[in-house]
Formats: sequence, structure tokens, C-alpha cells
Amino acid sequence: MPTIRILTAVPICDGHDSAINTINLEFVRHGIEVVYLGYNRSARDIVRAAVQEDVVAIGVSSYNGGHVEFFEEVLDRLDQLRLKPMIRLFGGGGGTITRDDARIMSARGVHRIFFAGTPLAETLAYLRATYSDVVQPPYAPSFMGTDQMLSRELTLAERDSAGEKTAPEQVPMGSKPGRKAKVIGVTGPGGAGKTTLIDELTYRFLRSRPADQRVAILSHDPSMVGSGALLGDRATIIYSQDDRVFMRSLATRGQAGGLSPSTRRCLEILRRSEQFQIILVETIGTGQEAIPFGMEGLPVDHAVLVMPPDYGSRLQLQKIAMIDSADAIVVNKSDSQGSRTAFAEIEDRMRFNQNSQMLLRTQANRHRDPGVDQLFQKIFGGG
Ligand code: B12
Repeated sequence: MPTIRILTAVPICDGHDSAINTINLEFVRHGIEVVYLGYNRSARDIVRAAVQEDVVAIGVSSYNGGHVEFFEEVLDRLDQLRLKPMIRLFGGGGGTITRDDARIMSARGVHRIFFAGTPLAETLAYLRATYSDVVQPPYAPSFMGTDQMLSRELTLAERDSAGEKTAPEQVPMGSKPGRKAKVIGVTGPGGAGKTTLIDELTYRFLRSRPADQRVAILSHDPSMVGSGALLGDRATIIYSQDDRVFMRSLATRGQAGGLSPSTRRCLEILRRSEQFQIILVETIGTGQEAIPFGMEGLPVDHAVLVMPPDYGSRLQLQKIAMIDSADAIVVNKSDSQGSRTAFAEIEDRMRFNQNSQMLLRTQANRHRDPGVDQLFQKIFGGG
């Protein structure tokens, strides 16, 4: 049975995210993969993300009172992309969505509204009954070159890698091996700031490169027991809301080491699409033994290890395998206590390595950080 992948979000001018956070977790606990876009999101952002993530449905949690118009705008945008029948829209908003409103919304194409007091089991049963057997077929050639087509190729590759049923047609692998995109792998322990760093690098790419250049991001999150996953990096990577960015979230689906069983194929599809100058691959938070990139892992042009300053004692550093193979090691959160010591200890640890690695200090959570500028210059290179 295909894994159900949905996208959830809270509309623009709305910060009521506690309901959707609860609902997301319930879905994930029951095997659903949920791409969470966050709160205060426009209809345009929601539809762009739904396309790139190739979800079967969008769930919107709306409390700001503008639900009739907002849901309609989402549907209109899906319609413009010829996706309205394929990606369904459902949601809730407690007592702010009345039954009369829901009737209007339903007449305009909203698939289901959940009212105040609905048991979570009922929302889950709806997902299972409606989306369990949806097997997305490849797109018709008229979609060639669109993000829809590309993201469907990724879906088929993901399903094929997981041994799931795919549509009867062959799983496409893009065209010829094309112009080379530069591939940058970003890894490191959970909480080091990888996602924020990627957001800042993406911002620099958008700002400094010509408007016809695009960047792709393949981001990973861990699958939970029961095989659902909360794919939440889009909520942090705010520059993924730019049309020049194509972002896809992958769950690890039981594979150890930081990547997913389909990463290699997905990367190849992105490369062969010839749409991107740069492809960023972000692992989940990794452990000491993980070497997700390089000779033993996914081939990349540059492997970046992001370290938090609070890794523990100096002895811990001896055990982190990626320190030996990363091209760049970044000590992030350089404003935190201990970052100078961390920098010195890692520098010392790197002395034993034969290869020419670079060590940088960054503070990715502030704009215009000179350390991030330096990293960008070194690994993205000239336009
Ligand atoms: C909690 C809350 C807050 C918290 C929000 C915390 C957070 N991070 O979410 C705080 C205190 C911060 C807050 C602030 C505000 N709030 Co407020 N808030 C509420 C409150 C009390 C509960 C909403 C809630 O989370 N319910 C819990 C969920 C789990 O249950 P539920 O709502 O019944 O939803 C069910 C279904 O609808 C369904 N569902 C809901 N969403 C989805 C989505 C999907 C995909 C699915 C499948 C199902 C589903 O699942 C639930 C399960 O049964 C409501 C009043 C109320 N009783 O509804 C006001 C309410 C929504 N807030 C209101 C207002 C006005 C505000 C403020 C503007 C107040 C102010 N002047 O500052 C601010 C705005 C903040 C912002 N940035 O947007 C108004 C909105 C009025 C309107 N739209 O006409 C309400 C209705 C209160 C009122 N009666 O005036 N609020």
C-alpha cells in the first residue's frame, strides 16, 4: 500500500498552530508522512509546496476567519496548474468555521471540513479511507519541464525504492545525463543548525546568481516507529518559497546513516532534469559513525559537516567519523558559549587529517553573517 503523503499548513495572518501540531503528530504516529509548512503561509506558498512535494492532499487549519476566501484561493491555484482533481483540500478551524461556511466551501470544491470536537481518530479514518489507494501515475508529456512532472518522477523513484506499487508505466529516469549541477551535501548532529544554514546559503544563491538559475534542496527527516514522518524543514527554509527553489522532503523510511533508500535516484533525477545549478542534500541529524557522503556514501562535490559548539568533551571529537572526510567543517552557533574552544579543539583534531579541509565559524541564525558568506564563496564558487 503506498505511503500517504500530505501537506499541512496554517494560512496567512494566522498563528494558531497548536491544533495542527497535535493533528500532525497523530497522523505521523499512524504511518502518514506529513510535510508541514508552518503558519502564516500564503495560498501561493502552500500550492507551490504541494506541487514540489507531490502530496495527495492539503490539510489547512484556519482560525483567522478568512477561511471561505482562503480555501477558495488554494483551489483556484490548484486549478490553474491543472491539479484540482488530483490534490484534494481538507481542513478545520474549530468553531470559527460554521456549518453554513462549510457548505459554501464544499460547493466550491473543498473535500472535507472537520468541526470543533471531532475526535482525532475520525480525521485519521478519513485520511486512510480516502487516500490509502491513491497511486499517482506519471504525468502526460504536456507537463514536460514543469515542477509537477519533476516531482512526480521523484515520487515514482521513491515508491520504487521502497518496493511500493507504482503506476503501470515505467519509472522515468529523466533524459540524458546533462549539464553538471554542483552537489553539496550537508550533514551533522541534530540541532547543529543545518537547515538554517541551508536557508541562508539559498538566500545568497538567489541574491547573487542570475534570475534564470535555480537551486534544488533534497532534505531528509527521520521516519518514526510505524513509518510515518514529520517532514518539517520547509517551515524553517523560508527561501524555499521562491520560485527559483525546488525543494523535496524525503523520509528515511527505515534506512540508517542519514539518507533515504531513494536519495541516490532522486539526486540523479534532479541532476538529469538540467534545471539546477546547485543541488543541496541535507541529511537528518547524524550520529558519530555516519559517513553519508563521499567514497562510502552519496557522491557529492562538497561535503559540509555542521557542528554545534556543545558536542561534549574533546574525546567525543575523536569519534566523529565525518571530521576525517568532510571538505568543510562549520562550527555553527558561534555566538554560543564555548564556540571558540570548540573551534580550537576541532582545528587540533583536524591536524591529523591528510587532506586539505577548511574550518569555518558561522552564526547562521543572523542575516549577513560573514562566516556564512565565506562558506558560500568557497563551496558555491562563482556564478
Ligand atoms: C488556543 C487559542 C489561541 C492561542 C493560540 C496558540 C497556538 N499556538 O495555536 C493564542 C492564545 C496564542 C491565541 C491568540 C489569538 N487568538 Co486565539 N484562540 C485559541 C482558541 C482558544 C483555541 C483554538 C485551538 O487551538 N483549539 C484546539 C483544537 C485542537 O480544537 P478545535 O479548534 O476544536 O479544532 C478541531 C477541528 O476543527 C479540527 N481541526 C482544526 N484544524 C484542523 C486542520 C486539519 C488538517 C484537520 C484534519 C482538522 C482540523 O481538529 C480539532 C479536533 O477536534 C480559540 C477559541 C476556540 N475555543 O476555538 C481562539 C480563537 C481562534 N482566537 C481568536 C483570536 C481573535 C485570537 C487573537 C487575534 C487574539 C488577539 N487579539 O491577540 C490572537 C491571534 C494570534 C495569531 N498570531 O494568530 C478567535 C478567532 C476569531 C475569529 N476568527 O473570528 C478565537 C475563535 C477566540 C474567540 N472566540 O474570539 N489564540
